[in-house]
Order: sequence, then structure tokens, then C-alpha cells
Amino acid sequence: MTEVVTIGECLVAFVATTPGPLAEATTFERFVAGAEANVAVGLARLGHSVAFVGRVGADGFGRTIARRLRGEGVDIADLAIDPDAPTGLMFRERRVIGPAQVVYARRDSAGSRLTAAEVERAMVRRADDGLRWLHLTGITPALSADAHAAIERAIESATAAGLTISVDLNLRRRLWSDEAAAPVLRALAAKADVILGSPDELAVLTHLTADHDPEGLARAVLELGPSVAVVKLGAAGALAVDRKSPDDAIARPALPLPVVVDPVGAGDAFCAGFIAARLDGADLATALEMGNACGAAAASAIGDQTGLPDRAELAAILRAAADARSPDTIR
Ligand code: KDG
Repeated sequence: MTEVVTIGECLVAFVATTPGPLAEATTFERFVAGAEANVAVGLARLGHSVAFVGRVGADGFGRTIARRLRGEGVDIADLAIDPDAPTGLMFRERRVIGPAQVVYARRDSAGSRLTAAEVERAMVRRADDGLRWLHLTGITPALSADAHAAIERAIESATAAGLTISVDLNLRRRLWSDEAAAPVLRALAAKADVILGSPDELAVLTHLTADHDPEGLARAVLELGPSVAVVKLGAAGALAVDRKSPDDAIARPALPLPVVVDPVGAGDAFCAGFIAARLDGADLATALEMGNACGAAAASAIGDQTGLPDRAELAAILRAAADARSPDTIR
């Protein structure tokens, strides 16, 4: 059985071992990354059956990715090995303040050569096998025309099968400009059920500004077509608006984190927690809480996937957060 399919480019990431500017970084640690693969691993750790569909090169990095995802219990039957293109790589610095600089080596990578035909095969193969959810990001259409066509095909197939489609906007300005991204992301939003993004990303989608109030941004997203809009607010938590009751925004605070060890991947962890909760039948408020807890767990370890919690860890994190809020707790 496969409940969720995620599609995209899984990368090998080299992360500087010490904080500081990339220009001064001399040693790097190797991790597996890529937004959609991060979500797949997050869901697998939470006990959901999930497939990752994509391409890697016939090289050692591709093998690292396959071994890692398989080891996490992700179904990689539709992870193609491309003999003619390399696995995509990224290098990133670690920063205590400000966004971390990222350098990609992914142009013409195997991941960018994903085709509509292979995505359709992967979707059809799982359609009668308990498939309920398709998760995509705004990164894939920025990779190439083929990759864009592939996710369009996935959406057609998911719509025909009645799946829930979520899109995390994940605007990557090293891949395309806001002007190029906006119409593509708006077209995706029109076909999706759930849109997730930061205020900055939702602003590009809606043509509002990032300092617009989050509720207003979420309502503007709903006008594009989806039934739920989620605003990821980082240290301020998350907010959701449901088309069924657009006047009642639901907000949940972030879990207090004494130290943010590595925020990259926290947004993907949020998506994993949110989707897992919805698959469990939980309401939107609970889904935001689970998303926030997974995001906090991911931000407390180096690497996109390292801190993704399993069910027991998630329960412990939520319990600790509830205890911290309770005035009766003896510490
Ligand atoms: O969300 C984390 C991702 O940004 C990172 O793993 C790399 O997918 C990635 C990308 O395309 O930037």
C-alpha cells in the first residue's frame, strides 16, 4: 500500500561543518536533501507509507540517495537511475543569523530530466493501492520544461483519482525569478487542494506584499482555487484558513526552541507533520501543531532529515511543550 506520492529532485547536500560564510568553509558534511524527499522521509518516520518519484545519476551520490531513502522505508520503485546525467548536488554554509548561502550544482542533473511518462506510470501503478495524497513543491517546475510537464501530468492523474494534492511553494530564487515563478505557481495553486508557504512566497503567489497580515495572505490564496491555505511563520508558528469557514483563521504557536541548530528543512518537516495529521483524520489545528512540532525537531539537528521525529519522539516533544505551557508543572 502507498498512501502518499511525492515527486521531485533528491540531492546530495554538503553542509559546512562550522558556522560562518561559505567563502571560509573548508570542511563539509554530506547529507541527503531535497524538499520532496525530506517530506517523504518525514512521513515514513511517522508511520505512513510513501513513495518518492524522481531521478538520480548512475553515480555514488545516486546510490547514497537510494540507500538512504530505502533505509528510511520510502518506496523507491520509481526512483529512476539515469546513466547520462549526474545526481544534483548542493553546497551550503551554516549561519547563526541570516539566510544561509546555497550553491547548486544541478543544471542538467538527472533530477531535472524527470519525464511525464515515468510520473504517470508511477501514479497509475499506485492508484488502486490505497493512494490518498500527492505532495509537490514549487521547486520541480523550476528545474526544466520536462520536470514541469511531469508534475502537471501527476496533477492530472491525482485529480482524476480524487487524491488530495498539496503544494509547498518553496520559491527558490537561485532557480528562477519571482516574475517567472508567479504565473506557474498560480496555475499550480488553481489545481491544488492545499497550498503551503511562507509570507514571502504567498506574497509572490498573490501579488500582495510579504508584510500583509498572514490571514489576508491566506484568504487571497484561497481565491486562486485551493480549499486550504497554510502560512508557515517560522518562529511565530503557523496559520491556516479553510474555504469552508474563511472567517475563522486557525493559528498555532511554534514550539519554543532554545537553539536553532539548522533551520533548513524545517519547512519540509512541517509539511510532513501536517500531512501525517490530515491522513490520520486530525483537524486543521492538530495538523498545525504536528507540523510545528516536526519543524522544531528538524531545526534542532544538522541536516534536512536528521531531526525528523518518529511517533514516539513526536509524542515526547508535544508532551514537553504542553508541560512547559502548564503552570502546574514541577521542573
Ligand atoms: O527545504 C530544503 C530544501 O531547500 C533543500 O533540501 C534543497 O530541495 C532543495 C532545493 O531545491 O533547494
